[in-house]
Amino acid sequence: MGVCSSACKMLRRGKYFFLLLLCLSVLAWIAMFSGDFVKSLPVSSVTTQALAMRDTAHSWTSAKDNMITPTPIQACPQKSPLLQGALKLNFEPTLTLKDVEGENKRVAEGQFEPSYCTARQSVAILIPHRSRERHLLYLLHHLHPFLQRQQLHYAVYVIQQAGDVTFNRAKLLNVGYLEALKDYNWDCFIFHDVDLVPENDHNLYICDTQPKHLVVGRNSTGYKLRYKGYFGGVTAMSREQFHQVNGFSNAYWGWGGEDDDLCKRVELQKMKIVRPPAGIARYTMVFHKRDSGNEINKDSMKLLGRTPVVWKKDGLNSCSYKTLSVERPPLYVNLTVDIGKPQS
Ligand code: UDH
Ligand code: MN
Repeated sequence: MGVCSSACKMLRRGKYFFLLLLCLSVLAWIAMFSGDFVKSLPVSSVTTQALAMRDTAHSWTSAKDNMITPTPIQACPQKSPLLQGALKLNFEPTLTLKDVEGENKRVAEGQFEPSYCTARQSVAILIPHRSRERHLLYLLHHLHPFLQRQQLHYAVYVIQQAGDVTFNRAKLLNVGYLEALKDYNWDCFIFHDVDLVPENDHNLYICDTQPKHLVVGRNSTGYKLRYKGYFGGVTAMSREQFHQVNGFSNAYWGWGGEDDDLCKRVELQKMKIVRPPAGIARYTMVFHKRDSGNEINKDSMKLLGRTPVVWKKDGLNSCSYKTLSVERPPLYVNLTVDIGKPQS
C-alpha cells in the first residue's frame, strides 16, 4: 500500500498538469482568433499592402452618416506608417484623366477616408483654376496617393472661374471655403496652386495651432523662400483661423498681393505663420508662363495699405458670387462660379 500510494500520487499530479495545459492552450486559441487580438496589433505591424486593401472610398453620405463602417476604429497614429519621404515625381505628357482615375479607385467624388483608422483631421484641398488642365492632371496624379499615405479624410475642390474677366485667385479660394463647408464641417483647409507638386510626403497637409505655410522652397526659386513673410503657393489654415481673419480679400484682381494681404490679416490677429523644415517643404512647380487674364495687379500696394482698415468688411462676409455648376467626377468636386468683375 505504501509503494502504490506514492506511484498513484505521481499519476494524479501528472493528470492535473495535463488538464491545466489543455485549458491554457484552449484559452490561447480563443484569444488568437478573437477580433481583439487583431485590433490590438500596432498599426505599423500591419503591412502597407494590407492597409491599402482595407481602404475604401466613401460617398458623401459616408460612413459617419449611415454607419457602414464597423465601429469603433482606433485613431490613426500620429505618424502614418505609409509615408515614404522624398518622392520621385513624374510628369508624363501622355498621362490622361482616365489613367489617374484608374490609379485612384478608392476615391469617390473627390473624397477619401481611411477605413482602418479614424483620420486625425478632415481636410479640404482648395485649388483655384482656369485653363490649366494639364497642371491639374499632374497635381491630382501626385496628390491623391500623397494624401492617402498621410491617412487623412480629405476632399479635393477645384474652383473654376467662369468667363474671361481678370483672374481672382483669392476670391475663388473664399468661394471654395464657403462651398466646401456646405458638404462637410472640414477641420482644415489647404489653399493650393494648381502647378505646385509636393516632393516629400512628410510635408503634412494638416492644420496646426497657427497658420502654416507649406512651400518653403520650389525648384523655380532654387528651393529658397521667395522672400521673408511670403505666404503664397500652398498654405494651411484651420476652419476657425480662416474665419477669424475673415478669409482673403476679394479685391485683388490679377496677379500678386492677395497672399501678402492674407499674411497681414494673420498678423493683425496676432497669429504667427509656421513652416515645416526646408528639407521637407519642397515643391516642383510645373513650368509655365504668365497667363493672359492674370496680368500683374498694379493696385496691389495701394490695397495692401488699406488692409488694416478694411479687413473686417472685405472677405468671407462680403464674398458675393453665383455658383453656375457643381459637378462631382471621381477625383474632385468641380465648382464653376461667376465671381463678377473688378469695380472701377
Ligand atoms: N491660375 C489659374 N489660371 C490662370 C491663372 C492662375 O488656374 O489663368 C491659378 C493656378 O492655381 C495658379 C495660381 O492661380 O497656380 C497662381 O497663378 P500663377 O501660377 O500664374 O502664379 P505664379 O506666381 O506665376 O506661379 C506668375 C507668373 C509667372 C511668370 C513667369 C515668368 N518667368
Ligand atoms: Mn505658378
